[in-house]
Amino acid sequence: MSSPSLSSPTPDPTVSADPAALPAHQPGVGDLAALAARAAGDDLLAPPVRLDDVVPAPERIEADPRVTFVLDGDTAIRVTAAPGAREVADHLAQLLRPATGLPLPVADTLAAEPAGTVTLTLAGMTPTPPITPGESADLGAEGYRLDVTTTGVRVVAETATGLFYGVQTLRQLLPAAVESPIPVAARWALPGGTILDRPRFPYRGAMLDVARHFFAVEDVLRVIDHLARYKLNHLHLHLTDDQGWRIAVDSWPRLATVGGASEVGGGPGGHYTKADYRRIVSYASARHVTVVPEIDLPGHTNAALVAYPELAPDKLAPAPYTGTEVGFSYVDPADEQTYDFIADVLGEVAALTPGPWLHIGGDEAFKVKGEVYTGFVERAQRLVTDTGKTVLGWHQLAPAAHVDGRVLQWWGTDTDDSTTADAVRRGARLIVSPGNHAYLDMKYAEDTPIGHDWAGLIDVRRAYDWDPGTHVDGVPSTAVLGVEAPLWTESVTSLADIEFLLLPRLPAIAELGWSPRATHDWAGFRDRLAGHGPRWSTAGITFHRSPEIPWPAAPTIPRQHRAPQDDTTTH
Ligand code: TNX
Repeated sequence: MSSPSLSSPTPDPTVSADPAALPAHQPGVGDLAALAARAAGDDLLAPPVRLDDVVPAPERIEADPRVTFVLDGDTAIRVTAAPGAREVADHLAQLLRPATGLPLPVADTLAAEPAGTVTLTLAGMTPTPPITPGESADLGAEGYRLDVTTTGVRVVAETATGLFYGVQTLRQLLPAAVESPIPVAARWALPGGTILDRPRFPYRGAMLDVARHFFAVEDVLRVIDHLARYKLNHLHLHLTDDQGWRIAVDSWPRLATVGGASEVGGGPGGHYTKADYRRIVSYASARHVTVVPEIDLPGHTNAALVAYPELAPDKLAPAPYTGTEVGFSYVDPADEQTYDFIADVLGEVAALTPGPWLHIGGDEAFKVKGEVYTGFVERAQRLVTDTGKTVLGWHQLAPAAHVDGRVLQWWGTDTDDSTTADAVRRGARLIVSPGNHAYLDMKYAEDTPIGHDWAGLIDVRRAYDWDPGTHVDGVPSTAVLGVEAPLWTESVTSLADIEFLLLPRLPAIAELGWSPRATHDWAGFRDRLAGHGPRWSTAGITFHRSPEIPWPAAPTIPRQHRAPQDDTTTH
């Protein structure tokens, strides 16, 4: 791979007076009040959100245009008293209170629901009526049903995860002003009708490379928020690479303290303490996101060799690496110490990680070839299963023997790889992350100020217009566990850069992972996505103002409005 430009600046929102001309939209903190007021002013005039506007597209929608339900000072949130459900109700209240300024008290109760209530109900405790007579109401592990009637909003699911996704939909049904961090005057109306929704694939994820550049815990938490908003349920953290080792390991402490003290471009790097990592995991888990840690082996290990030269084939410490080439480093596959190191590292990372996966990389180990490579991978895979976790790795692992549950992550730019198809025949499942569709580090267009282009340019349509279920030849959709969008960070140095590359492509990948294929439609997606620009602006989130998307025009004259006091329902 050739080195990307490292000097690309973050797009500067102050250079033009015309927001539509900017490549990215980056409101500063000081702009938020004005933005929120403006968004609220718009919302009072704009047509209400429609049930069909939700991203990712739900499985079934039955709109009832005669009905609107409006949140007001009397609205309460009622939730089934069951583990996990109360947390979802509190999460909903925390999402809605800042902008609405409404008290939205949360009550654990199965008592009769008063009018004007948002209820979150775990099915099994109450019968779930089918959306149309005769239709199965099996919501599964992540599905939900949402009803907006004249008397309230009701979300029903079989699990707290399903309730959480119902809440994410509910949030999108409110006007964009709901994203304001400060109270704004708006009519908090939801469109009437029913949504019945379930995901197409169980694994829907994004990857953040915290090794090429290190990112603070707060930045990672904010990425988790973006995942949750679009019903993505896995965050893959690429924790180790040539340029830095980012996770504390007690049995090999220099990995983090020495191996972590570098990054691309020569910055100070950094690492997560175990407490930092636990904080990320618990924040993710509260948002129904599973963290997938990656320890990349046997290549991409220069930082480990800087810390522990005895792992290097020549037993000499290399210099810290701050460039962007790949494929030159590797841990010594012929030395037993290497496997002690791997067992120790995987053991500690597994102990910190509640999710089922350990990702062991395996990509671009150009200097470990043939049987030496497969022999190494087979030992590393066994060390993963010894921890009780399931093996995940890039599709280069394919030639190694199958171990129970093994999952390969496809990052090719073509669709034809007989070795991967063969591994699938031997039992592997696939997560698809095609470099030329799902890589969030690829530029949108020639003039995108950051990112790569080795897998081509990826505009929003290219991110959206492919099918994870049929993408890789010889791999049936039943073997596809899901889809993931990786963000490599050689050219990415700030949260604003991350958001600029994530949005608006992450929702495209999220829709591929969640929505039934029958809903796939670029023109419809483009229109639905457009409504999210004002949401991101109001929330102070940076995004790429892609010319492919018909973003609503920014209002020119800020308006002041008051919320109507007497307006609760309309028919
Ligand atoms: C290839 S994709 C890599 C990474 C780079 C990325 C840049 C893969 C498994 N390996 O090491 O960061 O390209 O786009």
